[in-house]
Amino acid sequence: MSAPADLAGAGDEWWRSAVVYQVYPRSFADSDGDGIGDLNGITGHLDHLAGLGIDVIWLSPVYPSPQDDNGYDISDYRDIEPTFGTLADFDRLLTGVHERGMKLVMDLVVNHTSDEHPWFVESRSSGDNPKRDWYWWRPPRDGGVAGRSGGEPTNWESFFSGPAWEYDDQTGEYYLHLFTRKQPDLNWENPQVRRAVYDVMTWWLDRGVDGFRMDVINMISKDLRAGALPDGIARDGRVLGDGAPHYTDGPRVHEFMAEMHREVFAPRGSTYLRVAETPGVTTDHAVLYTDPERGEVDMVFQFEHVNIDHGVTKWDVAPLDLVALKASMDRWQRALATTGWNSLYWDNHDQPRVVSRFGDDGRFRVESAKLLATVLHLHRGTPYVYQGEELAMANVGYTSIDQLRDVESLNFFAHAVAEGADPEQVMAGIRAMGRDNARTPMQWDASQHAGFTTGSPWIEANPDHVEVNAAAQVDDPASVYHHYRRLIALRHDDPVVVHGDFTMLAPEHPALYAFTRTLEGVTLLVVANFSRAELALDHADLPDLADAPLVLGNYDSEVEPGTALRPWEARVLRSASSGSAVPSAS
Ligand code: TEU
Repeated sequence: MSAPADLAGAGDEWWRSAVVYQVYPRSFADSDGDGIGDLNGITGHLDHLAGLGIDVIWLSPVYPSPQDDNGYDISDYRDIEPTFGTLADFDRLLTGVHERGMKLVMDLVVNHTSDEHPWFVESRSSGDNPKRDWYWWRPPRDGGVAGRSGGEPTNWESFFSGPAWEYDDQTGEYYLHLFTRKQPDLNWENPQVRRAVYDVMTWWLDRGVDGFRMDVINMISKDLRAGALPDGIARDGRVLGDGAPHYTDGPRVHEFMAEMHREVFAPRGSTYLRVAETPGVTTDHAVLYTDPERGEVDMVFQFEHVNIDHGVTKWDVAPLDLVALKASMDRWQRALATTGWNSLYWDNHDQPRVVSRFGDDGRFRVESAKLLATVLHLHRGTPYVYQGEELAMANVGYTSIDQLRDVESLNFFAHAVAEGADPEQVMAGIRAMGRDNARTPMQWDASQHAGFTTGSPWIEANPDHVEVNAAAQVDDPASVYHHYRRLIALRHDDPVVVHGDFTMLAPEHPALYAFTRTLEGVTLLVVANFSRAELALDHADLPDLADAPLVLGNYDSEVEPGTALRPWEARVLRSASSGSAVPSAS
């Protein structure tokens, strides 16, 4: 049990039965004591991942970068950031991954580059530079004052606060950056840009990588149908507006994705994992992206369920509305039930820790972490485990701006306070939703800095690492780590988990999350109690449980079938028409 599945036999769509583990290199393991994680650190911990049974490692960016957005600002696509190591270190890591039967996908960040990338350095050098049109340059708005608020070509707001346009007095024009000003957007309308990106992708595939996670790839087509880029809607008297409708799933995005497939993947025969990060994507576009007939990508990261507790902005947090969460999850399961495929995730390097967010990181941390994993992994789609999620790592409880490192939170704090917001109030939003919650050092053991580094870490480890760490869990069969091993084994061993039809039950129930997966007469029933109170299993939607054996539970002690669910209890029961074998998840 719990070795990576032999995906070779799984054919072209091997990724349907795979489980992906995301590594955030800066925070995973530091092998040279400089306080920053690196490739050799990851290579040194591959057995932790192989032991978990995962099939694919997704590596967040490791390319040379000024690290303005922790590597999502790339200055050279064909090398390794020296802080993380060398190409030789990378090849050694890749060999180690493949030797253990796993695969490795790279993070492809090509909606934008770093402003220190030679392409942009050339582009900004003069108005008639051959690479000028590789980026989005525009003159100041008519009637606007260059470099002053209101002078921007459109009123679009950046994801990281402030205008999405930066004035460059060297050539008297603005350039577009949807993220930080050090992340100028590439102009995908320019075929030379697309060619250059495809060559980079081919270069890494030739080096042996197994696919790509594509960063904000649904933003590469900006809407030029009106000729000029249109303004966005500015709400309640604000100067800046929401440009998203003008660059999300834009008019040429599917043309570009089809071209990418033709130019990069189709000529190679073997199959890769291609997952597109698509903030704001609709189910209709998701079907277009993931329909195998169209060949664009294999799955998308949609954001609806991780925006479910957002108020007007992500920073004014609303308590979890389980009915709303179930409605969203059900909608995506139905929308991609026959065509396309979902990726399943709670956590990543942009989201706060789910056990603190949707679970209970106090008295029921272990039970709720196991429950959240059970519910997620048994939906139809490819599950993603973010580093530390398998240990139930939690939010830190930030109290001061000095503890933070993430440009998104730091920019938000500066802008909000400058606009008169109460700093305590702003910190409360960042404490709950800040990305640094996901970026603290991986908790390997109870030693100083959680065994992450012998130096001083770039960001402090969560003090709870003295209890919550890998060393304490890998030898404890009742640990969250082992629950993930069982879940991953179940997906590898039981086809109903991979291919079964999904049916949501009791959608209106405020605390019960229940659904079935059915395949050729086999039914898996999942029931989960999202509360600290006992929960009777008397809902009319629930099938008769009497003789359904328990396949997996998150409490050590078993109870009679049909007994009320204990606080944060999850049970997986399997009823099969006679003759179909019952794989055990022990
Ligand atoms: O994230 C895109 C994205 O949607 C996030 O910026 C999201 O809006 C925000 O983090 C949630 O508050 C991708 C990468 O995952 C992220 O780390 C990068 O910062 C961003 O793109 C730019 O490359």
